[in-house]
Amino acid sequence: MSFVSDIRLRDSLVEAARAKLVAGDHLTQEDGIRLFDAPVLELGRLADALARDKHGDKVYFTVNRQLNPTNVCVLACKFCDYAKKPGDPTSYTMSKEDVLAHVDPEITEIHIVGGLHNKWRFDDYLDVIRWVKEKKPDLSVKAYTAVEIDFFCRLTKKPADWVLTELKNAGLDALPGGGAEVFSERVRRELFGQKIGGKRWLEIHETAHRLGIPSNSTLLYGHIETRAERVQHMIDLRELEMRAPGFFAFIPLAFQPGNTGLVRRQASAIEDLKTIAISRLVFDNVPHVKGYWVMLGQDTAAAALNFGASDLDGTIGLEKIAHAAQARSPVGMAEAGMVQMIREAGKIPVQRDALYRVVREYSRRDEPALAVGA
Ligand code: V47
Ligand code: SF4
Repeated sequence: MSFVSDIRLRDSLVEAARAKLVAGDHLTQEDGIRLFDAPVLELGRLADALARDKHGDKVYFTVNRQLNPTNVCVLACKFCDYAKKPGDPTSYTMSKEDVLAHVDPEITEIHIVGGLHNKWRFDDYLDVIRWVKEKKPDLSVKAYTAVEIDFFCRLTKKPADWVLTELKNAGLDALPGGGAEVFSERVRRELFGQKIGGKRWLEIHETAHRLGIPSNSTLLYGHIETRAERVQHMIDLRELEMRAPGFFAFIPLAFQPGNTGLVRRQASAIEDLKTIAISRLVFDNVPHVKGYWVMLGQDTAAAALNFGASDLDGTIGLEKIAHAAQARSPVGMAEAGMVQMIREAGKIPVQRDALYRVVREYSRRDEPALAVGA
């Protein structure tokens, strides 16, 4: 018995997807593309049923900070408003004191990601991890995308397994999912021709998983990619998870147009919710789909919790990447706000660290304080 096997659906497309999942089959690229034309609420009901089969009513979040040690980057991806060229007056590189100022006492996860600095050596990137671990040894460190790992391989002329082992020895716990963009070679050539493509991104995450380093995965959508390319990206990730399990979450990142000139406006909330729900159904072996409130906006992220998302990321502190591209969400969110958002969706808030170890499970609603002596 499961929510997916019990749910009654009216739409034939969504029902066909349900029947496949109940039979233990995966959805194909064709199935995924077709689901974009299905009624969005039916799609949401099925994705929510699958999320409930995996996690009950629990929705995970973390009390974290994002640390972007430098915005200096030798690359120039067309969709990125964050990176600056060396010498640009708005570029910055943090000192040890700046880095340590991000390690607030209450956080349980730090997410470190930044540019490919023209002057930094691999040791400088290792130092950032060592400094934060020295200050707070119990902090879980999610750091450096596959793009940065590939850059470290080129700096040190060493293979990815050596680079990842050094990072792990310095205190790395997990890899974030950034830098995946869209695995399509067509999109890569148009938007980020100098950066690693899907094959290398998948290879680095496979190496990490085989070394016991878990990771996340992302998809940057809502620019020039097609729905077929979006769905194929989910399938490539699903196949990696079958070969070398280790993903915690899949995070569809809603493209923020900012000053990039690529598209006029962000994808609609309906397109966001369809993408979240289809991710849940197609990438069916990933534990969590994240509703990343920074890029979705808080209202759509709240709705995503009933469309298959079972994680909200974290409180973040001071987000820089999406806000460089003029994201309208707040730059950080209080823990109480996260708990309220999850409760309003009818779910149970669970605070976790970067390794999904439970820090605190909340009640479904605010509970009255127990009277002393009761
Ligand atoms: O790789 C850059 C994307 C990513 C824009 O692993 C943009 O838990 C939207 O990966 N609009 C970095 N996106 C962020 C990221 C992430 C975020 C939260 C949690 C996790 C995790 C990972 O941001 C980049 C790129 O794909 N990005 N510019 C933009 N204008
Ligand atoms: Fe550099 Fe990453 Fe921005 Fe590309 S997306 S320009 S690699 S910081």
